[in-house]
Amino acid sequence: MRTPTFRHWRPATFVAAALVALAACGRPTRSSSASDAASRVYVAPGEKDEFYAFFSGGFSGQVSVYGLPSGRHFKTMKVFSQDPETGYGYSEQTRAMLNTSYGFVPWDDSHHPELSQTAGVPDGRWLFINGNNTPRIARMDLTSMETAEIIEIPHSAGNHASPFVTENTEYTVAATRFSVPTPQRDVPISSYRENFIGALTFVKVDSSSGRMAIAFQIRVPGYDYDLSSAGKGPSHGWVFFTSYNSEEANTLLEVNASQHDKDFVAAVNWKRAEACIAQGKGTKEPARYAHNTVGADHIARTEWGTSVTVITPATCPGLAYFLPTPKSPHGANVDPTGELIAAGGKLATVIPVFSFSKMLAAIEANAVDTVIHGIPVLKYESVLAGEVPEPGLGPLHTEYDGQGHAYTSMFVSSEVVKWDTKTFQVLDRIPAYYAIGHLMIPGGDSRKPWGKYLIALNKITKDRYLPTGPELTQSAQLIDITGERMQILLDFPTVGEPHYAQALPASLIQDRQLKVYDLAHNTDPWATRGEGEAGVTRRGNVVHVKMTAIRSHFMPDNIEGVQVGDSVYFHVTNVEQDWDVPHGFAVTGMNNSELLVMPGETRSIVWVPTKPGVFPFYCTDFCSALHQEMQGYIRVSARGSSVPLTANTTRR
Ligand code: RUQ
Ligand code: CUA
Repeated sequence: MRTPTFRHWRPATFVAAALVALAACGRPTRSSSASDAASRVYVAPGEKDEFYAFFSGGFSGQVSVYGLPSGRHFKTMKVFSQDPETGYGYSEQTRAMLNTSYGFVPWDDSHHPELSQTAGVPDGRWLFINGNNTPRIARMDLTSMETAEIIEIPHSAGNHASPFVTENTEYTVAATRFSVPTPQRDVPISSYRENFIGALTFVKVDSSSGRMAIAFQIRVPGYDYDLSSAGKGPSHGWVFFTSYNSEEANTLLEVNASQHDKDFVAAVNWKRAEACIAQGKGTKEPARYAHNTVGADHIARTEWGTSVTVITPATCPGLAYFLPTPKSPHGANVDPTGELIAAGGKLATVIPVFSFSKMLAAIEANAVDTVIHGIPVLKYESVLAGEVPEPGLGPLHTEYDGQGHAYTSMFVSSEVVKWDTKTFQVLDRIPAYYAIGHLMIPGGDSRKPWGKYLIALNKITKDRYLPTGPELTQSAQLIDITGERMQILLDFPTVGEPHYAQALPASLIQDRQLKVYDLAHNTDPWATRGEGEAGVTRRGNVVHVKMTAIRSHFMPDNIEGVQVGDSVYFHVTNVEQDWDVPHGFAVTGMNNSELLVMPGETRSIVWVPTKPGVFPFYCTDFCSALHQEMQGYIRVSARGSSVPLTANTTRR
């Protein structure tokens, strides 16, 4: 870069510069040099990023892993969607992950990644994400970056306010976005008010294994429950859920659910729920839901839940309170101190900020307007810490930097607004391109934000990138929040619509990454631990091929005696024990997916040949200099043929 020297300065430039300096007087300036921004996101070749960031894949159903500040995409974690690139959701070992009470559901709409926390701080153990369409919560293991478990949430529809965790990951929560007849049954939609019910679900997380179990559901009025945030510190033991449609409309919600001046934030005391259940106030109700877990053998299996414990606010006083909240609230976000709860009313003109201590005092003083289905509605003024005046239009979500600042996304005016958590005054605002939804600061929803960067997760990109036909990329923006004024550093595309994201310092998990699966501990019943175990067997129309993969051959590599219409199971074990040496496997005409097999792992896939011939199979991952030689043939004969079943397992 050329530095301007003094002789380039003309009087006019000088005056202009002076004016800029004057205008900026008393107001911190935003540095705007592109090269300055570039140098702050530049991670030199071979260098590593400072943060891992986990972005929801939205309607892709997956989670993407990025590095910050570079915005480089490292991996897509397979969660709710079948992935033919790896065989996730196709292979025999992974198919069960996508079982639900609706059958096999190979897709979802994932919105909110949430890191597990210990003492209110992300601990790098697990990542949770919600399935919004078919209500589910998934748990990913952050040492393998693979999905370890998916639990279905019964009595729910649209699990949006999820899977936010309590301070020590005691619970991950779920809630019904669309109230539905509970239990599900055939009723007129016009009977909404009588038959449609909401459910807030608390899913217990085992502190050592991470295993989830539905602990209880709270039956609530038939509103739409939207987002949630757990208390911390003084407010530990509480979870705050936003709701809209307190009108209980069931048609044209954009008008009919915007009638009331205020909807509610539901403050739920889960310790109280535990106490009431311990006193026998819960009822067991039938419910069928899938619970899919990956076992120690690295195989997913489904267990079926048969009932849930249900509790109602009317039978458990002190369980839930409603905080009136202006105009169709969306996010409700507890600050790092645990005292403030900022709510975003999509149509509101202020950001209402509730005070937890005032809420307790209001409960104590019985400052109640009315009671709805056993839930006292506290007086708005009695629970209010303050209102952020004139923040912009369409406040949605708030994150915190841990230094007394809050940052709220403004959807309609498309900007991030920074405000002071003591004075509630707006300190700065910066445009987001365009229509920002969530925003995220690493640890920004925890007790210990790493308040260096903020990510704007935008709904629309319009003219920001090279156009790609009618479907444009989704996008995030990296904003530096270390100065008094925010500064945009980088735009980067994301996979699917990025709703929310989470991030933590790379140092928390980078050294704990699994490199290979231990072959000696591979207990898959179809594992082939050495080439001597490779071979083929037939049981009726089913052929099992036990196969090894190693640089640079399959064992066996020639198979004969398969017949049209057989179900041929290829059980491929990658017997490598070196990091970064997966092998792929695919047969000509494979009509489900390939397999991508990690070192030490066994994956199985079924292939049903439809015509006679000799068909090649090969390794799809360029694994060595002789990768192109990593191939074999399978001979398919007509049904009833007398060609004997054989496999070439010789080494020369
Ligand atoms: S949403 S843009 Cu979390 Cu699904 Cu707010
Ligand atoms: Cu194995 Cu290419």
